[in-house]
Amino acid sequence: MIAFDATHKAVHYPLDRRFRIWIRPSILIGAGIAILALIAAAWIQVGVIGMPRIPPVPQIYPNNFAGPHGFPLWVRYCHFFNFFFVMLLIRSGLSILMDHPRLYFNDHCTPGSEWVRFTPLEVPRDRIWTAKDDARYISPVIGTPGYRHTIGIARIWHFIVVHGFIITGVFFIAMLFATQQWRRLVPTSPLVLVQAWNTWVHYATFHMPAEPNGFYGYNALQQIAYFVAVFVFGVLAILTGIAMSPAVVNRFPWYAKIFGGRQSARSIHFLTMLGFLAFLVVHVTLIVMTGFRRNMNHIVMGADDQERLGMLLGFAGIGLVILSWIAAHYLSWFHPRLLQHTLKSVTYPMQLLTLNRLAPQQKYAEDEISPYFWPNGKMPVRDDWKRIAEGSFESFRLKVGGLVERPVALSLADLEKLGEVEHITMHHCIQGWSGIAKWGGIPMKALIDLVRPKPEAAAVAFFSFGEALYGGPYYDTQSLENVLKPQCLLASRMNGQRLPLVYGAPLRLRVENQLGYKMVKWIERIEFIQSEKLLGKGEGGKNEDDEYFDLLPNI
Ligand SMILES: Nc1nc2c(c(=O)[nH]1)N[C@H]1C(S)=C(S)[C@@H](COP(=O)(O)O)O[C@H]1N2
Ligand SMILES: [Mo]
Repeated sequence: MIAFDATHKAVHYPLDRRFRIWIRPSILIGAGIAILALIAAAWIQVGVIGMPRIPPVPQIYPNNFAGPHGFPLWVRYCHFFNFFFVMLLIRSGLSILMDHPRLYFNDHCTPGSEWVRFTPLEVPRDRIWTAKDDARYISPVIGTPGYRHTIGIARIWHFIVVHGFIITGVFFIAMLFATQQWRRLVPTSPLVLVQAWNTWVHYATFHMPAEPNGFYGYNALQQIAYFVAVFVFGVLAILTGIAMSPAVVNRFPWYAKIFGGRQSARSIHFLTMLGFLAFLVVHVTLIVMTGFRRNMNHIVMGADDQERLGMLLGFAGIGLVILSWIAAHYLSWFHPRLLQHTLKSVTYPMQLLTLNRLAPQQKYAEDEISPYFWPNGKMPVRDDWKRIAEGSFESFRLKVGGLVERPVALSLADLEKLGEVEHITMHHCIQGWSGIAKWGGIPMKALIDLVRPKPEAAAVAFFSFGEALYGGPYYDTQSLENVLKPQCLLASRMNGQRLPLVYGAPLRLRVENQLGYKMVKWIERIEFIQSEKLLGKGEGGKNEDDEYFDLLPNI
């Protein structure tokens, strides 16, 4: 259980809980004009040619609704579980978003280049402002788990629930095509566009068109809306989610580029969420307006009658979903470790088999280097670090020990002699931002060849001069396998210069198939150990111990 001590109170109940949405004016105006144009076109059409006629049985069903009827049990179950999972995905997604409350269409994430932000703050330029400083508060009524900087637990929910969402979705789509039900959802006639427009003209001018009985078939606009929700929003949400994975993007940089880059994928991920929400609002409104009781019997009972039971069970279902949010809240605060281990039991073995096998091989050009790079973490305050920093780290000795044949203490000059390499890569922070930089240093492999780990060494621990968010020295671990992967560097240079103090001088780790928090900055010493379980609370790092982050964040 999380103790609500003073440090946690400051993080969970910050004094500044202001919330403001700022949208780039050009985007706001553009979206406004597009919507107004559609509405205006409908009014003009009605004024000039009159209201289009809508046949009681849409012509998209050529044989008078001869197709599949009703809602079989599997449709009704999928409908409920999808609602259940999507709501938890949205709630946890909002908590994740608030940890870096800015969305961009460029991968550099320079403050001011966002198209929308959910914070009243402009990034101050006269002092260090870390990405963690920038995190915002979200009420636990809206987000799971809510509060401020609870991204570890929010991600656990997001990733546990996404399994349910994907299983439901794949099952639903497979069943659609295994039966004739797909005919209700998938537009097959170009007529659907004409009829959907005609239906829109009715709605937009505040007329209810003659509604077909949804038990037998949908109106054309409804068909398109359902099709888009399933096959566009659902599919895009999953594909753009994957495009945020460091392991995927660093192995296949083209994949993120399909969506316009990693940040654009993140923005699209957010927009699909807005799409789901907009769909939900319109869907529910029309269900209420077009014969609530009958509609509820359709989707809850699979019956086309006027009984009250469907409506009552429907309300009970909605109540259950809301209860699940309260249960999630309880689990988040009283059993976070259980949640962390639950997710890990599924994803850790799965990632070892899949994402973690991808060897990073990203290559960016010099002119793709980000002009701005968000800093993160607390600068060390230890006197010994300050002293060696004042002497340009000449007196610094990196101690490498533990389960090795040959423990060493190396100066930066000694390290350099092991053979420095450089690469330009994209950094992925768990909070959501990214940045491209050129990192120079020695491959971890060179160090490993030098110190020769003993056979029982399976993990490498990196200890920092700096403190972690909730106090105590920052550390993290890597499997021996992962530090031997290409592009894993002990970096002492950034963008062609000595590593600046804020970015981790004298040394920091670069491990490109994982998220930023695994890349310890201000490294003091390195130890080869049998297992990450031997350190701290045994979860693999300071963030894993205290904030329930994943041991292996390939995504
Ligand atoms: N010692 C230490 N290292 C750390 C952190 C920290 O808080 N302390 N934060 C991590 C996180 S969350 C990220 S995203 C990267 C940020 O690196 P940057 O400052 O170069 O952007 O450093 C990582 N290394
Ligand atoms: Mo991070």
